[in-house]
Amino acid sequence: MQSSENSISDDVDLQPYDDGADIWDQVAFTARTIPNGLKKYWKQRFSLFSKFSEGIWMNEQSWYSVTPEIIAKNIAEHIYNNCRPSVVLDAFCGAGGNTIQLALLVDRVVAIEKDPVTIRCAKHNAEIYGVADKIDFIEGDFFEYAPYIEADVVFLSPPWGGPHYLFQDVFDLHAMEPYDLTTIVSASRPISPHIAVYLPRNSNIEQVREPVERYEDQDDDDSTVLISYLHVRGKCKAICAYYGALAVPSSMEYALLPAASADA
Ligand code: MGP
Repeated sequence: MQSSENSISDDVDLQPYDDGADIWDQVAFTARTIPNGLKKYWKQRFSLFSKFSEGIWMNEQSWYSVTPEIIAKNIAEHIYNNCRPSVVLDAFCGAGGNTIQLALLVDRVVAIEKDPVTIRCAKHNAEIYGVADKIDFIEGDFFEYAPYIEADVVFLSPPWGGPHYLFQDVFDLHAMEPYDLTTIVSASRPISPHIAVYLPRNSNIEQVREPVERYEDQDDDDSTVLISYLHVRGKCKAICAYYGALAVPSSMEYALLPAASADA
């Protein structure tokens, strides 16, 4: 685990400059090199990262799973406005879309990602947004590190089992691969009851409350869940389930891009 900035001598270079030369072909696509299956995401590149043209890195998996920036900003604001956290854990940080927006608002973000190429993308992208020094990046498995992490809020954007999630009319959260909703929320609760989970827009809403219904010792208020439908240009892209003190409706339920977007 990387230590926070004050606990290690300035002489130790924890994050040497990474020019990514060995992974450029995996993370630095152009209109010509983007694989056919990712072309629809290429058109959305400035929705994913407004600073895309400054050299954002995304590997193939990140292209289809990163949170569009306007949505990541909306979620970060919801978390900040309701909990005023100092430290947020982003348990599956991917290429850094949510981590960056959280780091723009809170003191510290702990960002975990087990894929070595993906976490290099996240670190690089955080540099572009000027927030890398507010983030502790951990390359590893959330479930392994969870017992060692303290945070005020946990944000989870888990794998949904790939882009095929839309093949189901109603997405079964029990069958989410490789981790079902209850498993990830249960692993997060010892860290904080204030949890946000980014989920498919066709999720089975009945199942979203199940992870907190399991705790019989809690007040009724603790089992409240807020579902936020997240839109880009009028189209629902995903939902966010908020638990604990995050389950408070705000006036920012909907994220809308301005009509004149830079996407091409
Ligand atoms: P999408 O599948 O590209 O839907 O994902 P879209 O763009 O509405 O497709 P269309 O064919 O209906 O036009 C929408 C958003 O879901 C993406 O931008 C990601 O933020 C998120 N997303 C998609 N997947 C497959 C994942 C995933 O596996 N994990 C997470 N956390 N987010 C995902």
